[in-house]
Amino acid sequence: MTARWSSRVLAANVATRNGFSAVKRYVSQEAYQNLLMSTPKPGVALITLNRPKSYNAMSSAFMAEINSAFQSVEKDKSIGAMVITGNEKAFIAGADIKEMKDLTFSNAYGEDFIEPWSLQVSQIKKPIIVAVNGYALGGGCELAMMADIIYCSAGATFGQPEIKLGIIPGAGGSQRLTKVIGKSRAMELILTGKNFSGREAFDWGLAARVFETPQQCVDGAVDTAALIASYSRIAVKACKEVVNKSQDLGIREGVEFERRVFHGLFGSKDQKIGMKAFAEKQTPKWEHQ
Ligand code: CO8
Repeated sequence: MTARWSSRVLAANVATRNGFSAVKRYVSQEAYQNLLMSTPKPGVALITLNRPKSYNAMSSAFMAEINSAFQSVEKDKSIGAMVITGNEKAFIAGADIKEMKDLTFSNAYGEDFIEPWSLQVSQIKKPIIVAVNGYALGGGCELAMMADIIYCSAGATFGQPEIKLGIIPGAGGSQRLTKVIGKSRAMELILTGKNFSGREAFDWGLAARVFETPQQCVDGAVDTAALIASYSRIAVKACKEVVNKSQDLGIREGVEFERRVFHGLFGSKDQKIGMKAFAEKQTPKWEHQ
């Protein structure tokens, strides 16, 4: 497994391997064991989780690959936004239980199990859209909630079933889910381990959009990523930063932070390009500076 990848066209038929067919794929030059990398539209990286036999359960090697892929996309100047998806059966069915079952307290605590992984994901600065089809359970639901935008199909299955294994959510599930859907609903789901559907995820405000089919979900996520990638990367980065700050700050400090970043953007080339283009009825040609 290597971290580097490029958008060179190697094959366009990868799509059928993971159950999706309409999105044209341009796969990476250097392959991961359990990930398919492609650039279906300019500026968009599509990371397809591809460990189908275990429903994309997250083993430590798989998590290392996901981190590595995120880091390469983050560094790739040609990419403005990324989409993460799985297959029709599973986005991710959670941490790999078979690998985790013999973990001891001293190993988990002493070696900070999960911590570096979940911290690294939340430090990615490019927008991440997840296209959730099938199961998004435990760590899978948590990874989806670490992303910036959740799209799902109506039949997707979300859940935090850790209680059934004698543990609790370990990568932010109890915090992020509660913030979005409210204490009573989150408490019910986490205490019972019951799943909820993609339709419910949308109705409760967890998902931004819900689609009838998995294919529509992936296509919708790629289209949105392409739109985001068509804007100034400087402005996109700042948008993500200020929205994320709202999760940590009160409204007064948050608005002050937003204003500072807003002021700062008048020092960017893209602000001049964007406003000049508007005034002259032209399309802006962003320089991402
Ligand atoms: N770990 C390991 N293997 C898994 C997992 C998993 N989480 N989920 C499914 N598999 C494997 C099954 O063992 C099976 O393998 P095999 O064919 O070798 O027996 C294969 O995938 C297919 O699974 P099933 O036969 O069970 O398929 P079903 O369609 O009957 O059921 C389910 C699918 C409902 C997804 C079921 O497999 C299931 O309940 N899986 C476990 C879900 C779960 O409990 N997830 C939470 C795990 S704990 C967790 O995530 C803690 C989070 C800590 C933070 C992690 C951050 C990364």
